[in-house]
Amino acid sequence: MDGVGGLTQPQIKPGKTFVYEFIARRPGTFMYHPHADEMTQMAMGMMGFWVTHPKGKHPLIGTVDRDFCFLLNAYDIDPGSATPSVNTMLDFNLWTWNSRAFPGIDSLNVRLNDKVRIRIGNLTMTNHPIHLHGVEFEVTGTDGGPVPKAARWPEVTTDIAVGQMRQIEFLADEEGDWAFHCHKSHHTMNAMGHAVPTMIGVDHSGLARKITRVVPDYMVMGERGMADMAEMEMPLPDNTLPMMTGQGPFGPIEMGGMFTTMKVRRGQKPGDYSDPGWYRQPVGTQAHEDGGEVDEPVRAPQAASPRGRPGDIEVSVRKPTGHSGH
Ligand SMILES: [Cu+2]
Repeated sequence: MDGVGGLTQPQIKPGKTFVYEFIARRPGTFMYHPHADEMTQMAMGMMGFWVTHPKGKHPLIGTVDRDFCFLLNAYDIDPGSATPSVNTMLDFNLWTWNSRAFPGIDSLNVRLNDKVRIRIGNLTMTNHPIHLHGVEFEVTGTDGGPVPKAARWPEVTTDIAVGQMRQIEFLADEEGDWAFHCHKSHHTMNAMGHAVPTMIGVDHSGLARKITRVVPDYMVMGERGMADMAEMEMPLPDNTLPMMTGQGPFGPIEMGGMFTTMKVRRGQKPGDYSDPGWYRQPVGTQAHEDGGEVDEPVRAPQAASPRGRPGDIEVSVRKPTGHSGH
């Protein structure tokens, strides 16, 4: 009962129901999706997660205080439209966890010194290096089952290839609001076009003046990077998301897509998954603006060169010797 249309069973026609019966033999974390017109059905979000828990004590599956599940999926939905483009192969514009994009993804709320497990499955069309701030974790399980204890090593980022699941575990022994996200910077953004020129440092004020004579609403974008996009309240078509959004205690978080936070709190009650609010950093534990003069950086001493002053870098260019393949 493997579900591959044409191979192990006939295709399931629209309106029909098929029955699958099997014994959940192995404890672990699994994913399921159609094996019929996959490209279309998966682009539309047809997929799910499956967890089989061990019946009793298992030598490689420890008990944890918190257990979180994320299924990574991605969509290509043009702003203002409602149907995902099913022909997109790689250039998706909405990167989601459980079909939700930040700030629509809940924070992971845990108690200080909780043992935490997070299961992350990837059914998108690219890999996702998933990164957690504040703690070090171990990969304790894959799609193939629990990892033997001697084969686990410390990580802060684990790459999850297409079709893979990684189960990570750690002790939440540092209080705070810790970022948890995909490390591909375009995956922590919502809908945007990528085929645009870089405008950083370009002074186009003269050009903008000319354009606004024809297009009064014309807006200069990207002169100083994309962070302005997080602060700007721009009218958007229905059924889309701003590129980066979400407010933190100190201003816009400038994130979207595959991003959320883990909130570790001393006072969080066992079993309580509710949001404790923003962390209040104790005095002396927060980065702050330096009010004074910035010291000159210390530089390595350099020998004086005959043609330059001390500190100049000398570059020597060697003539090609006639050999190829350096
Ligand atoms: Cu990613």
